Amino acid sequence: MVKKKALITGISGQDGAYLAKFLLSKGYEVVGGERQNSSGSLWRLKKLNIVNKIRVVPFELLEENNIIDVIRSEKFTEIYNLAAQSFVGNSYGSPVFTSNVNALGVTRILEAVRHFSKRTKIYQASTSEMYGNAKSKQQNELTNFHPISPYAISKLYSHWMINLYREAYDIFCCSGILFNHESPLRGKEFVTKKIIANLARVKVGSLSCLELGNIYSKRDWGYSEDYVEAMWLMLQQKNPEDFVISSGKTFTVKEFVNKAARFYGFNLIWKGSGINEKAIDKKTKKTIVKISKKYFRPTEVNFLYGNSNKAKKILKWTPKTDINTLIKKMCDYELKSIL
Ligand code: NAP
Ligand code: F7E
Repeated sequence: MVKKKALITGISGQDGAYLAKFLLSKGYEVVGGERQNSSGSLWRLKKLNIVNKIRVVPFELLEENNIIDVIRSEKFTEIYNLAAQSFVGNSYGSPVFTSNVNALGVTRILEAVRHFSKRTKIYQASTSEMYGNAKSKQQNELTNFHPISPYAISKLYSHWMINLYREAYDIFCCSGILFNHESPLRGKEFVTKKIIANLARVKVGSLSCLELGNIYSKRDWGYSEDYVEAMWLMLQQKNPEDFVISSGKTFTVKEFVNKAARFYGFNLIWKGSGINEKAIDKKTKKTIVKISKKYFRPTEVNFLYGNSNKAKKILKWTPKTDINTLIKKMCDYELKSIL
């Protein structure tokens, strides 16, 4: 049998690393797209011991000649487009850049596939952020989108372009509407990693306290390694369709802090409100968490809670890792790396 060949764009990111590991375990030839001025290096692939099993090619979403060259010459079986300016907070300061990468970048890939490699299947990394502050209690594939950040708007553009190329040109392309997913390899700017990394530093005495923004937003947090399997399953179906992938549980940022703090042996008592709210450790009476205005966003998605029944039914996919196991994995990793 001919070996399947996949391109993973955003190979240096969290999902890129876990997906590469997963596809290698399925016998794929994995090619990783890395932008040339990449900030990240391939440390995640090194952590997973797979850096030598992947062929890395230059891949820049802003540069269509580069995209055409790679897609035309390689004729991939599957492309997983995971590359993006993925931090919602930064998208307010760089809306043009975010749109160029996340929105037009996808059009560049679609056009390259349409003209030079029409049988290549494409997975696009869509996001629960596209729902914004949805009116429904839970969000699924039928929930209306109402994006409220430059990031979410850029992702909704690419979501609709994927739909268009599927209908107009019969390209096998689909989007996974993934809710937040985390791991020990999560970028340090995202709130779960920030909480877990900083509480570990407070624990060993190298940081006095953790500063956060809005601790009342709710997120449906899952585990990245579970979610990359769903991406692959979507491309193994007979017909391309979009799927919501979520844990089906939702927690506030504050609840996440409490859970992580308990793991490190803190017992937090919360006092005050608004910007003056803080958490004190019952035993040492030290302030462990403070609120800072600088981490609030101009607009906030208050509540995300996904319904993945369609994925359960058609893909036979269910999340395997609950939030407590996820937090334990992240805390164990963090303690090991700072001690
Ligand atoms: P991530 O860790 O931030 O990785 C993003 C990747 O994109 C990095 O490899 C980054 O490279 C690359 N990239 C950024 N700009 C690029 C450009 N102009 N050209 C080529 N590559 C570029 O993100 P993630 O958490 O793995 O998420 C993967 C995808 O899923 C993203 O598209 C994200 O928006 C989407 N998503 C994530 C979640 C989640 O909760 N994790 C949920 C829904 C959707 P550098 O290392 O050089 O920066
Ligand atoms: O924020 C609040 C913040 O930056 C989560 C990306 O992967 O998931 C991610 O986007 C919540 C927000 O993730 C801080 O205001 C409070 O309500 O970890 P986050 P996100 O914005 O949900 C979606 C699905 C994606 O698609 C994105 O690519 O936490 N929050 N205090 C904070 N957030 C951060 N980052 N830092 C704080 O200090």
